[in-house]
Amino acid sequence: MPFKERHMENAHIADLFDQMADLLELKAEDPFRIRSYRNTARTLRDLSERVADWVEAGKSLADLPNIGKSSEDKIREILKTGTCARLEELQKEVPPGLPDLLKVPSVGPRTASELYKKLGIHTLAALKAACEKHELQTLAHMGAKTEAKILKGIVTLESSEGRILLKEATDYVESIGRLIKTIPAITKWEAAGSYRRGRETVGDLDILLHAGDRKAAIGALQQYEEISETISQGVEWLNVRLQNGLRVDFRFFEPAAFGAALMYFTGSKAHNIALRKRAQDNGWKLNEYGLFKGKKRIAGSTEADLYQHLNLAWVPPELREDAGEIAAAEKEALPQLIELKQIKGDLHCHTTATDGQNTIEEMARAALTRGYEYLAITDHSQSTRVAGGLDETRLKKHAENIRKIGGRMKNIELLAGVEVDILKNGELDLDEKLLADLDWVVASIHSHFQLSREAMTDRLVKAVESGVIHCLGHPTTRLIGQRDPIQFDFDRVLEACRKHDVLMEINSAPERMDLPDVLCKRALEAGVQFAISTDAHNTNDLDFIRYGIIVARRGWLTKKDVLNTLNVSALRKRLRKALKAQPL
Ligand code: DGT
Ligand code: CA
Ligand code: CA
Ligand code: ZN
Repeated sequence: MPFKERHMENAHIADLFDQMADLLELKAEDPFRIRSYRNTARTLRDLSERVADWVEAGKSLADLPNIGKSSEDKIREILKTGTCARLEELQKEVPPGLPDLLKVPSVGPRTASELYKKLGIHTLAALKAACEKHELQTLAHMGAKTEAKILKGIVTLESSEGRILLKEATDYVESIGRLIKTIPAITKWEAAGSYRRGRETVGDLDILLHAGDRKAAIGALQQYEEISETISQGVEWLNVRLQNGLRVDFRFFEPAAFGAALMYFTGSKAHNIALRKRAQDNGWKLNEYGLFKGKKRIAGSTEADLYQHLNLAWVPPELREDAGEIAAAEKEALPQLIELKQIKGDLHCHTTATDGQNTIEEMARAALTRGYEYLAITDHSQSTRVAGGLDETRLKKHAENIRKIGGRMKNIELLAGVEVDILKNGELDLDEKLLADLDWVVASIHSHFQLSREAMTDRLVKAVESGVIHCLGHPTTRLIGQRDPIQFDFDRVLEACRKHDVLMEINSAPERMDLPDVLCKRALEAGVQFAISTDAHNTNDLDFIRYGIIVARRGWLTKKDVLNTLNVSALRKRLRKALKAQPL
């Protein structure tokens, strides 16, 4: 495949930097260099614009956080050649497969090197087999417990293997969309499947197209630079694999069937089966080409038409999981799902005071350009040391600063807040009087993820009962594909939240999406309210809000369920009330 720099995706470049960092780690090289590659990878992944476009436009990369001269040179090299000399060099110095071991949560570079040197293990399959045969225990510092943990890590990894985060899938759909725009033969297209339903991870992309000249369209699609191989190709389809392993299935349909194809390939499978049964109950047949009465197609060109013929309201894709949406569509009782444009401000972000990359003022200006009326600045508290968390003296000063800058700025209000750690015993990491003086307090767990279910529940309930917090931050603490959620009695925590008027956060960071959608729905049914926040660590991250909105929609939330749809004066009023809320 000829290589064209223009079309290379940020995620792809980021993967190469992560690979270099992994290889350096395995060779136990300079930690500073390793961190710099990791930061570059993260910055690239978080960007909402393509760095390839920047370079093409002749823009400098110096304004990007965390990207130094040497990384910039490598990015340019990668964009020009598709790879970089340093990476190829490193790959020759480390056994193939060994970097894969680092994907297992509890295996670090030192363990991986030891596994290779002492047991000759350099693939995941070999590591799994060795765990099952209890061979790891023969190593000096390795006990049965560690071995079991590694095995569990491999199993978690296998279950997420091959799926990518929604954010990454979105970047690829958008880049395919840009390509399609340049192909005159294609007159209509949609991305269906789990991507359209907004699932937090995506297994493969299902792209539907209409083209006058299919052959020309397929030929042009094959020029997509991210393709690594063509899996199969026919008159009506093209299946390919991308460089990052993602499979993309392109399928062609006529306009008369396009709505039926969109409905079928959007799924979910369970939703489809329920619809098909409904059609059958009427003596009709429903498939990806239309709704048929005998041989006659009675609907098929649009989804709206199909749902109408089935006597249902049109169901938003995020709800198509056969979780009650069909009954609701029958009764015209579907929720009016929340939309991005209803969000009036962001309630969780970090600044240079702790581990953020931009100042208070820069974050505030970025919020303003997104049309927000307010922004809560919520830096870390003291026990999150790696992030340079704030002690009481520093937080007081920081809050004054936030208020001063907020007072100076027009058209945006800043809320002086904090993301306070919930300590192991459920106490908060800062003095409660100080917390009560702040405008907005998010409380989160950042340590001791392994407590018993009972102790974890008590810990969360105690924080909620403190009376000084507004919101539980990233409530399950999971990192998709990397860290399992903490275990606790969700209903008990919901009950406490409802009683003390504490909100659940929907953290929009792509690797968190926490609360997860299914739990959102449960929290909603328990009468708890939500804040949709980004947890931004730089100005670009504020764009993650779109992923939080998708989670909320999958959780059946409407405008009134989400605090930060309020305008600034209503929010102020609501917060004063919340702080006064007393235990019943
Ligand atoms: P993924 O790719 O694993 O993230 O999830 P989906 O939902 O995109 O699943 P995929 O790509 O296997 O198939 C796309 C859609 O096609 C799926 O959501 C529903 C429809 N579909 C696939 N297989 C079947 C089937 O056996 N029966 C029915 N009724 N629909 C199917
Ligand atoms: Ca799919
Ligand atoms: Ca598929
Ligand atoms: Zn946090």
